[in-house]
Amino acid sequence: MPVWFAYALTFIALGQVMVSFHQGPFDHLYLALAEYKEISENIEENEGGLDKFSKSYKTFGVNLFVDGGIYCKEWAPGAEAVFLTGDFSKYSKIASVFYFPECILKSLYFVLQLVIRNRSGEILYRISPWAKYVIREEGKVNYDWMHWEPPLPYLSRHPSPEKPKSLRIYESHVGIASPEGKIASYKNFTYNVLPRIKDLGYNCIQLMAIMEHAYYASFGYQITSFFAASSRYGTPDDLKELIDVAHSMGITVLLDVVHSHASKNSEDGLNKFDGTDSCFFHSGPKGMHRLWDSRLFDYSNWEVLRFLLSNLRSWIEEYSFDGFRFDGVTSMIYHNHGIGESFSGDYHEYFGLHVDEDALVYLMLANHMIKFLQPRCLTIAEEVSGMPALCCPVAEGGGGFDYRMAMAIPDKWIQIIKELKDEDWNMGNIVYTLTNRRHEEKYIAYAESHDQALVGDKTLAFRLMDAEMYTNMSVLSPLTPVIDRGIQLHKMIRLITHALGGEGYLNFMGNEFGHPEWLDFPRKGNNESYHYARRQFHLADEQHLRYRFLNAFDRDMNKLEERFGWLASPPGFVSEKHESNKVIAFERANLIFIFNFHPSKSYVDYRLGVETAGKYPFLLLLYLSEILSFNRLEYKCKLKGKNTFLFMQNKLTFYVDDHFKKMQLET
Ligand SMILES: *[C@@H]1O[C@H](CO)[C@@H](O)[C@H](O)[C@H]1NC(C)=O
Ligand SMILES: *[C@@H]1O[C@H](CO)[C@@H](O)[C@H](O)[C@H]1NC(C)=O
Ligand SMILES: *[C@@H]1O[C@H](CO)[C@@H](O)[C@H](O)[C@H]1NC(C)=O
Ligand SMILES: CC(=O)N[C@H]1CO[C@H](CO)[C@@H](O)[C@@H]1O
Repeated sequence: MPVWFAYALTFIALGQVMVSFHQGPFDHLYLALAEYKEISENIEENEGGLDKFSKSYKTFGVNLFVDGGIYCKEWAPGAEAVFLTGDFSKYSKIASVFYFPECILKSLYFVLQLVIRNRSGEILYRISPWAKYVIREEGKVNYDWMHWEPPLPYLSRHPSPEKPKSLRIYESHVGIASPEGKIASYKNFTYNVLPRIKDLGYNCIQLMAIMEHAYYASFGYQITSFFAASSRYGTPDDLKELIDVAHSMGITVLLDVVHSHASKNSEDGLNKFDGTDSCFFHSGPKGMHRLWDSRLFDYSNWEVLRFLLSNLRSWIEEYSFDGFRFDGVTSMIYHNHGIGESFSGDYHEYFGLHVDEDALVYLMLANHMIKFLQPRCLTIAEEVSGMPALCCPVAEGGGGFDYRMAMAIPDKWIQIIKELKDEDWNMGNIVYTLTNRRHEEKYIAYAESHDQALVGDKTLAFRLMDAEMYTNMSVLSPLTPVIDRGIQLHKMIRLITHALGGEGYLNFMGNEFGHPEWLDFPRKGNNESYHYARRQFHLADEQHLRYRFLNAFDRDMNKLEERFGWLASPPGFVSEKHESNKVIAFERANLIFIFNFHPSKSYVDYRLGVETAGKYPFLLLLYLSEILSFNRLEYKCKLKGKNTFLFMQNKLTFYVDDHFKKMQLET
């Protein structure tokens, strides 16, 4: 049967919804909530509700309908005329656009292009903002928009896992996820990397650089096609398979979503889509991020809301993502994008006219919609200022996120390692950084993320061990003081961050085994080299290299958490932060953690107070010794009712004295 073809091009120029309030510094939450309610009501009235509104990805752009017709719909308020062209019209310009040879339509794979005539009569070629698949042919500069409709699309077989109580996130980038100096594929990730992640005890992956970005070296943060899964790693079906296989392993999959800004490309990006400099963005300087050199969305615009909300929904419904890590939330919610700001915690810094209410309301709508659609979904805010209530429910005027990134922690570790001698580490300051969080809001703790791995910065392992990583990591050569200290501190920093720093934990791929060197994507400045755009997983598998100890530690740490669930427990109770002894001790989830950060001192009969009074006879912590591979862990003791978890640079021994309700440390 011939494919019946319908051609419908709709221009939408709905009135922009503008709500503005005069506000005092502390009315902010109330006003954001009022604006949120007003916009929700408007959506209800004009669009038949958020559910229908956010389904627009099924009608905008080019879509195949059940009647076999292909429909096209775009919002281009600044255009004088919009046309569709492509393979089927042999790219003859505007006049023949309406001629569609049947043979091409039947193929289900064809190249499309929008032709926009702007008000000065200029003819511009564009990719639909709603394009679901874009590819770049070898040697070409720009992407092409492909209609991709496989006859037998991938069907997911595994249900999504339950929302995890303890979130242990493996931050991943598909393209670099192999030791080869080239772009790895979705399939490589599915079959080579997912099993590693599962084995390491992570229950969540956060996928970076999925939304299509023409510039690979942007690390996925300069998005050109918001609805398209990057084709440089494979087809949309390959990504669906990746997620399905992750689900089969009980792994939750989050998308690192970039709604804070957009690439300034216009031929294959969103910029100047309708020929004007506004459309999806603010016009003029307000629409440019001066550090990122990219475009900024106008969150007060009705069609921008439709676009972004539908975008989130399409990732959930088309690909089965289980939630999002929202990138650049600080940049979204402040008019100055947080550039050059430091936040001390004074409430005036968070509320007032410098806050972008429109962006806050967008985030509230997004979080409400995501959880309404899929209660299993979770969201994380990358937010550095500490905006209060961002992780409180929308109904209470909060931002509606589940978690925020504890961004002060990695900065603190870097500062300590860079600036302080071991004798000068401040225990009180470490504890403060790891425990300073907003009551009732959940944090993802991390010692380092992709940020520290990028060229120009340094990972913890590289800061600690540097050049010796090239020469002294073999077990066949003697353990040098630098490697010894580096390995111990790398483990201790990870564990104390994991156990005390938050309600979730995150690691960037490769850092579980102290990946050496840095990440650098091919770009002009490095002769387009892929040499540093890879992860050398084989280092962790080599029996003769000490990376495997770091790797095994990561697995044990996660498995231990899985067993005792400290991330899902109330924050730790710190019983000791001793400056001259350099000892930190705390209790969480019925475990006692004891860290000795002293570079040279060991302790015998160390006394510690414990939170709960009672008898604490010795018991052997044998099972810990079985599952833990710390080389300096004293795992010989167990306190009744408490599993004691000791970790140290140097030896620390303890025993319990029940008269004083104190615990002492013994070999
Ligand atoms: C039409 O597009 C051209 C090329 O981008 C631009 O120089 C011109 O200002 C646009 N005209 C209007 C009215 O936006
Ligand atoms: C990805 O997998 C393919 C086929 O399994 C293999 O040929 C290729 O070398 C792998 N590439 C990387 C970068 O691992
Ligand atoms: C890039 O290649 C050129 C010519 O081969 C060489 O002179 C230059 O040093 C290289 N730059 C880098 C960063 O490797
Ligand atoms: C024991 C050992 O192999 N030590 C080596 C560590 O690395 C330095 C160079 O960085 C060598 O000089 C040492 O011989």
